[in-house]
Amino acid sequence: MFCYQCETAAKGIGCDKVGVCGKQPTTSDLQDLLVHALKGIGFWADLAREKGASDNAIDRFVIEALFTTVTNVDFDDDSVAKVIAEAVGYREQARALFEKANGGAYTGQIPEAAQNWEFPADRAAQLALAQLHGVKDPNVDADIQSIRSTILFGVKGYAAYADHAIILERESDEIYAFTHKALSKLLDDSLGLMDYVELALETGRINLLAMELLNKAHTDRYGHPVPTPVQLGTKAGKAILVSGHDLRFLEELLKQTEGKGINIYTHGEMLPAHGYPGLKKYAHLVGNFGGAWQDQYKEFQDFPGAIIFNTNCIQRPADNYKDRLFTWGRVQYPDVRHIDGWDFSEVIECALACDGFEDNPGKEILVGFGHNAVLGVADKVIEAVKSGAIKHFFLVGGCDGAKSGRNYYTEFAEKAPKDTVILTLACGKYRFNKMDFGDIGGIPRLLDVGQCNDAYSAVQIALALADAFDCGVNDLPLSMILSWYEQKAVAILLTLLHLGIKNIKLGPSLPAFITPNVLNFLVENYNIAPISTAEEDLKQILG
Ligand code: SF4
Ligand code: SF3
Repeated sequence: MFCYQCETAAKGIGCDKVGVCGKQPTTSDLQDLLVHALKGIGFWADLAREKGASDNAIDRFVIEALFTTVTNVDFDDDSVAKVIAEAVGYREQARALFEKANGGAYTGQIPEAAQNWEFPADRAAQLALAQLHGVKDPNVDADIQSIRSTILFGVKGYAAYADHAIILERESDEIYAFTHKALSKLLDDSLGLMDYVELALETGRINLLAMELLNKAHTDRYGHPVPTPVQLGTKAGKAILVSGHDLRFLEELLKQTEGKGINIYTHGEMLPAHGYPGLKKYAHLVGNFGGAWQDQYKEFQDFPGAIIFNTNCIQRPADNYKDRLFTWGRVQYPDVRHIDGWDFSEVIECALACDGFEDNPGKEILVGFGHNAVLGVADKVIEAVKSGAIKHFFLVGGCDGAKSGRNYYTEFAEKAPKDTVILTLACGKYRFNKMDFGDIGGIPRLLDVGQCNDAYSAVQIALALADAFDCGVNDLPLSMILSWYEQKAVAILLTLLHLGIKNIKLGPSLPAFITPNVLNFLVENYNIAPISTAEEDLKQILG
């Protein structure tokens, strides 16, 4: 195996024995083969589209399969192998689609990934084949490899958002078309570094589209988030804990558990769900449990009910909660029960058989500061900036993770002066979202914008402020302090670069897949800098 797609890549280089995330070498190799197969589909589907032909089943499959390979989604070899077998079928379907539209076979050079290779039935043969198609190709220049990886990881990241949107019955042909083109271009040895830089920025644009599509799907169905207090304590009754990003999943579970004496708790990236009118109306959506994803191993044992993941980030479960744990959607873990489809009876039965909680009210935190809520008080915010009551905005957000260096984000939020406002999003907020930051003239100093995909909302807020002050986003008193872990953060970073946003501080470490030359390009053109210490960075930003 060799995998370097996330922030915890071993030794800052890559995991080559077993994943720091727990991914086994066999799973990693099979995921590589899946990506190889997807590039093959991309090659044919892109050619077919050039001839005006497309196939929605192929489009959707590629998005779902890409999401399968995102960090902390699928740890199950059998599940990944099943997706590869399907991919080989879709590759032939895409080839046939092209040939029909073309009125004959392709006469150009067919890259290996798109050729007529079979997926063996035997696992040992599958793995032997997989090892031929690892992440690193010794024949490819290191910088090209680096930027190709950046694009691939960005595409994987937005595939997760596009998948949630599909589940909410929203699709975008532009996203599908780009995905095939991008996968196909990853096979094209005639392209140079600047071609790929352009493709990387385009990946950022497509991620913005995916986040917008998802935001629209969420707000059309559940309304715009409104500021909402969320209980961190517990309520007497049976309990189900929902982890992940999929709001439609939560809605269906809320419907199926209504009147059953079961309370639903959110975990991790599900926290912002409490702010949506269409979800908060369910009285049995009672609170938020635990910290960010990396704390699940020690926290889940204290949850006396069923626990279900609908997206990343799942970790190897401890034995003391494994029998209460379920997965859904693209998430799979060996020996953990998987729910296929929309019938949650098994999860409900499990919850009813568990002890449940006693009443133990706790602190409340506020969520629900999407762009609609923040821009609803835009006059107040603008006035506060003009009067000098608000001196600066920080967007402190992104993924959380287990590394000790992530204390930086806690310290940064704590040390940010009292006349500054902190916007936050994604699971990195758990570093500081239970602290009291107070308010500035009634505007809370900590504004939880939502999930990682709500980076869309943060962008809308930034653009509206720039508009109000008649300046560019880079001229606003706004700094972005980002933490990354998995590939959705890569997609979001590419979106910010696509929008021309400069001076981003990124941590806790820089991606292992970025070569010094690619890094230089980012520094020279976007002035991206690694985080240093909270004090130094605050001093440098605020002068
Ligand atoms: Fe290593 Fe991250 Fe890949 Fe897991 S996803 S194997 S931790 S680089
Ligand atoms: Fe977190 Fe996994 Fe990235 Fe949606 S849940 S941000 S790490």
